[in-house]
Amino acid sequence: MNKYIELVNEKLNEYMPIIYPEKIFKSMKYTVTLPGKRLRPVMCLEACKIMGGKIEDAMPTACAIEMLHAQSLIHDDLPCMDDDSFRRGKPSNHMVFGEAIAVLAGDALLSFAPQLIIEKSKLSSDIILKVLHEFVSSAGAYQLIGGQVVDILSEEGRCKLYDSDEETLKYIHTNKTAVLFKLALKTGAIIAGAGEEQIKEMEDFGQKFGLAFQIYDDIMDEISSFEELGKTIGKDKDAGKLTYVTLYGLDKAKEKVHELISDAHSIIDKYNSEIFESILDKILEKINK
Ligand code: GRG
Repeated sequence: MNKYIELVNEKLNEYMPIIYPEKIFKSMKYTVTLPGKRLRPVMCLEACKIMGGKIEDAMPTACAIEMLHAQSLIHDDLPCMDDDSFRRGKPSNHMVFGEAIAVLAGDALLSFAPQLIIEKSKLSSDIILKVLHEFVSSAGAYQLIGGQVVDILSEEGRCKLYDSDEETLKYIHTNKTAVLFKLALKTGAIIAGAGEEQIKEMEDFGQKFGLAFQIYDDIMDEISSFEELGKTIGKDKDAGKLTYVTLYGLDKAKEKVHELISDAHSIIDKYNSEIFESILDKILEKINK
């Protein structure tokens, strides 16, 4: 796992030279290269490997997905959204570069990432097209943006999209969080040349893991510290945000994570991936501390 993280960090650095106009490239690179967990790129590389592919073939896509993730973090932290001054243990992008540049850095990452996939991937045009299709459909209003919109509207019960809070919550978690894990896992499999059934398996794994991960993230917001998470904690409750924890309480939320992680295990265990197993174990370890 650490080897993959090192490789991803090296490549992110290499793929993002600082050129004129330096301010925007520095702002883009700032959040991308802050020390995140790199879960999405690692999962993309591992999906490619367990499906019989070479990890270097998946590297541009893995890094592009980390850039899309960083883009969503930059925009999520803006005063008009979650209004968070810290991210990954450091001042958020807009605190360093100002709001206008932070908005533009997010926008620029959104087009830089697919450009990277096209320019750096040594894959057939057919595979590149499939990967790009997954990428752009995940990033747009059908998924990532849609999830964020319902998340915002859910504050103080302003969302009337679904009858029950539970359904609304599942929509939010599926679209704002599980989406990037599914994207990473599916594209890793596509790059390895996996068949439809295996690609679907990766999607199902990403869905279970992504739902578990968002509830884990909400639990950590309640039980962890700024030092551990590198961002402001305890904001969900204050904002009246709809989360599994605010809806059902901590114990029920932990139970749900256990259930989803067990489902994820049952999909992935046959591949004997130490990396996937250690990611799943880590989530349980953190919430049980
Ligand atoms: C314009 C395409 C576009 C999207 C913007 C702002 C937004 C829409 C979406 C926000 C999505 C969001 C912030 C979801 C939260 C997901 C989550 C739990 C993030 C934390 O992930 P970690 O813990 O972070 O993996 P690190 O820093 O470790 O990478």
